[in-house]
Amino acid sequence: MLNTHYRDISNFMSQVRHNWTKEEVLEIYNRPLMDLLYDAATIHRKQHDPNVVQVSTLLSIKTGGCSEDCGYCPQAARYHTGVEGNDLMTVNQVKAQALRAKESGSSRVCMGAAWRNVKDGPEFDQVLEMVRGINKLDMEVCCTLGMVTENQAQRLAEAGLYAYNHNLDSSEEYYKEVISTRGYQDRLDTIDNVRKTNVTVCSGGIIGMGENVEDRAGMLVALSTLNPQPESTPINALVAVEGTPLEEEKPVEIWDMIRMVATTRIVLPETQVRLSAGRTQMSREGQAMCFFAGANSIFAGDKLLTTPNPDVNEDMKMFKLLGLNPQKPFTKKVQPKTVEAADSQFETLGEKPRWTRPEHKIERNEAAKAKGKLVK
Ligand code: SAM
Ligand code: DTB
Ligand code: SF4
Repeated sequence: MLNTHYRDISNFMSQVRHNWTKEEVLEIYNRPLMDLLYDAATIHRKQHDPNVVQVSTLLSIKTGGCSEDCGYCPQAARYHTGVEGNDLMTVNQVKAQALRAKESGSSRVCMGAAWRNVKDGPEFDQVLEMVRGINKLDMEVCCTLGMVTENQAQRLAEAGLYAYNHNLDSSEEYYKEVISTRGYQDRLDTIDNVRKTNVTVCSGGIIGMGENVEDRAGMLVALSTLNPQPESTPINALVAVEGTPLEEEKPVEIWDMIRMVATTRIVLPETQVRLSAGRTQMSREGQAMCFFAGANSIFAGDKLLTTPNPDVNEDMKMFKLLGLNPQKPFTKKVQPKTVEAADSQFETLGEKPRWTRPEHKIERNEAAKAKGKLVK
């Protein structure tokens, strides 16, 4: 008997929709794998060059000592993870590392800071100088600095920022099981603030935190309702770091990663789907299936922010083997112009933003507290 699902889906399924229901997304996620792959790859080919993958290098410009309680994160000061807190890097250090990344084939540098939110002042001014410096190297610049106000996002845009990464991380329901020091709405508000500028939005999440498939679908529904949808969506497999409340979570099965990437591709057809944390656990064959399913960007370099990532030479060998080419910078959007600090149209407002601190209880944190496992 012919499979009734086998049909030409390319015309009606590659339109951008903002009204996906959780049931529809679950139905996609749970399709027989061959049907799911076929559908995702068909949409992928319609919207993107399937042999081009965008390559970003992560740079942790301010590591560790973070005040938040994100249960997955080795940089939260309250967990014993052995990550040392460092001061903000200098502009020259960052430019030197960006140049190295460019020489190794990256078109984008993504600077991460272990901050709850951006605060106006000399450190933010230093980050703006880093953005200017990297944009002048003709590389795409991305930042992930925690929550930002509209004024701060405008100042980043003016400096020449290409993208801002701020993840939803999970469904709204499961988010509360993992983070208590900020709310889902704060995340949405930050994304909204970035959207008011000409900076592109990078937002995705993590699988393997103990969530169920409904939560994965819920996260994709939340991302799909953003209008416009994010230009880039990282799908991270949890890197379970010793000392965090999620240290005992089992590694994500490659089949879950492939299904999640494929479903993301169908729900967010125009988005660059980023195969993010967790690649050290994936075989080349597994990653190849993710690329076939619609992943079209990666983080390269032997370190993510604090945890290992495949060696860049190994990645380039994999690209060669698969016939993949790294994307050139500014193929999706023209290079932003950099305005020098002296010519800025935006004042430092010295804002005291009203980001929330929900402080609900997280079972895993309570258990760790009882065992004396949290830093006092
Ligand atoms: N402090 C900023 C913030 O929280 O927005 C920026 C840096 S934060 C490390 C960026 C993202 O990295 C998080 O939102 C999360 O999705 C991802 N991430 C952090 N730790 C991870 C881990 N152990 N495994 C997978 N992804 C992780
Ligand atoms: C994202 O979604 N993944 C990257 C990037 N955005 C900043 C970070 C992954 C961090 C993994 C844990 C670590 O290395 O500290
Ligand atoms: Fe801090 Fe960001 Fe880590 Fe949360 S994810 S603890 S905000 S560095």
